[in-house]
Amino acid sequence: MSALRFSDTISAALADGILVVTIDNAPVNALSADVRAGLMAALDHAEKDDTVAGVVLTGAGNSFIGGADIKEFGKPPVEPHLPDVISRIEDFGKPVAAAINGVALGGGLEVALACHRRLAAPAAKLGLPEVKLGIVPGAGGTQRLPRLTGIAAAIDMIANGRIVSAAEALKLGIVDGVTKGELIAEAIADAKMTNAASLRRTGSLTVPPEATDAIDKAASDALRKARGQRAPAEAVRLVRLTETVSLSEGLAEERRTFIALRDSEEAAALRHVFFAERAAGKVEGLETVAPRKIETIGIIGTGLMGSGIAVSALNGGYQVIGVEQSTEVAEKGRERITGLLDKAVQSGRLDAAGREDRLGRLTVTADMQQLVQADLVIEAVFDDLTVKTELFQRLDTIVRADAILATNTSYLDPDVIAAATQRPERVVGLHFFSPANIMRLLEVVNCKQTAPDVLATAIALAKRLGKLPVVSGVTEGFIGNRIFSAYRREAEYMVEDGASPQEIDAALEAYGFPMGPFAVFDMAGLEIAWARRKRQAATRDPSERYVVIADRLCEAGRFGQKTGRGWYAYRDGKRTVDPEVTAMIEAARTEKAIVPKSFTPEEIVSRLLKAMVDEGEALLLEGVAARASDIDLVMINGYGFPASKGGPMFAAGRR
Ligand code: 3H9
Repeated sequence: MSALRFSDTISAALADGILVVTIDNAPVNALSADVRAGLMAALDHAEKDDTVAGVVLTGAGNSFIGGADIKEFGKPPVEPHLPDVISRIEDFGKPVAAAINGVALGGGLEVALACHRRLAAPAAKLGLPEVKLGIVPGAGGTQRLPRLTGIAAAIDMIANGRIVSAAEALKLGIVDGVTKGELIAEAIADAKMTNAASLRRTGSLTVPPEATDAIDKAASDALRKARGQRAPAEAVRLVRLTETVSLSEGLAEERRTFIALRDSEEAAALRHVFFAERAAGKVEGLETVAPRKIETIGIIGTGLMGSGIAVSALNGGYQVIGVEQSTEVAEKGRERITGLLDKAVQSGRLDAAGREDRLGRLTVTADMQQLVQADLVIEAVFDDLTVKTELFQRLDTIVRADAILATNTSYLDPDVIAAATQRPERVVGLHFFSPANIMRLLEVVNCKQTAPDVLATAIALAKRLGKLPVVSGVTEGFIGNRIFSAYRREAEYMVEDGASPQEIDAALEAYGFPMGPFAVFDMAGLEIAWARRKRQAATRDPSERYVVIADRLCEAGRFGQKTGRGWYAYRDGKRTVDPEVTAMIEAARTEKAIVPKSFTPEEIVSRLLKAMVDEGEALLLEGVAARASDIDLVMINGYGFPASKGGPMFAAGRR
């Protein structure tokens, strides 16, 4: 029988009495209005046609369904609504089987949950990640998933937005089978044997008393991680409703909650972040430039930063050659890298076989000549211009002519480092954040002479490392540290003007930062910024406002948490206000004859936000950042700006 077409994105063919309906809406088969309408039309056809005994739903390409179409959020809703399509599937008189060929996320999994059978390919991934967009599942996920998995597992998946493999989905009872064979043929066979009516679960759930602890624990874990965001808390509440209410009552409450959250500021901000992340890796002019092939990565320096980069590269599947100054230090480096892998095993992020595989791809040596095998070398040595330029000169004579050299400098000028080589077009900045094996952000620094294919290679590398690449031009501190410096400056001005460090920290923490600026300075240590200020002292504009308090703290040996004293005093890991610091602040105000003012939390947040945005605007004007949304991503992923506020540039635009 020839193919039937129900809309631009929905086609079907009859096979062995079963209508196999395929969703083809590239790139991820999102549930756009055309998909929803096409599915309804296909079901109409299947209902009326007596030769159709059942339906199989599947997706074209690598996805089953990537979820509701996020691009439609914020626009007037178009019928048929997804919950109606899903109810139609669940109540359908003939069996409907889902052949889950790839990702089934959000509304995509909700479609599958309403089917009467679910069969998955081994590579399929399933989840309800809506909380990451500031919403809860809105088409039955919070009600139908717990009816398959139990309440604790459903809370864990939905309130954390955790995505599971096909194998775990089978264990949890989300799918009926995982097939290594012919997915569609097996789903057809399944559909033929299924009695749709017998599979509906419409009543409330009976929870055995022994499950209560696990449910309470899943809920409290999720709420702790959510740090005040609304969607995870609502997800927990909705899943727990299944204990007391029927499916239809639960669905109605879920829908009300979904709509309220969808229209919230938090959801708008997180949608912005979603699209910002997809835009960040795209650079004008690189659309047709192919990245170069990288298989072996050299890393100079295996200290804190270098060992984290090495683990990240091993996780990305690369061969890694770590280089140190002596055999003893190389051995220490190897131990450090092994230690990080062991930690990953202990926390369950890595299994023993994965650890062995990574160690099998690792060499740590004192012999720099081994870098002749490297396609890319990343230096992670002490941030000093002479050290780095000399190293690059030497590397230039060792590595192959086509190899790329990358510097991990945070503050130095990579153009100067590149100029020390005969290959400035093959030099790029890769500014990792510490710990480099954990932090997602990677500032890719496009130097003056970096060739397009080298930039494209750095972006592709970042993605393979599982990182979020944001391209920055050359400027002191690149995007992140430039904005952070402005933030630091303004926070110190405010202290001089009358706010206390603890008031500022409390205001920023209430806004959603995990830590306020002064707590962060103390955690990072005050001495590096002090050394930089001393270096810059000779060239500083004397008319520019300068706050001496941080210098005085350092002069008194208060370098932050590691010395037990900084902006705060630390006792048993807890920060407390130190009268000595309060006295230093008051003295600094008196010297400048500043009459201290009081600040509300809102004023504190506004002033710091404005400082970040002004610096951000300057970066855009200078062409250092390509888009405002790139700045937002850097501040969210590198500096703790709350994602639920969308980043400083987005947040300022909503005020
Ligand atoms: C939901 O379902 C609500 C329901 O509960 C209730 C409704 C009533 N919509 O990430 P990639 C685009 S909420 C529109 O680079 P990958 C993306 O923008 C939704 N567009 O690919 C990009 O476009 P472009 C719950 C979408 O292979 C392109 O696809 N679902 C959507 O690395 C490729 O994306 C989610 O939260 C979408 N839903 O990863 C899943 N998804 O090329 C969100 C993607 O123009 N999506 N696009 O830049 C993902 O997690 C990943 O995209 C996915 C593919 C794993 C699917």
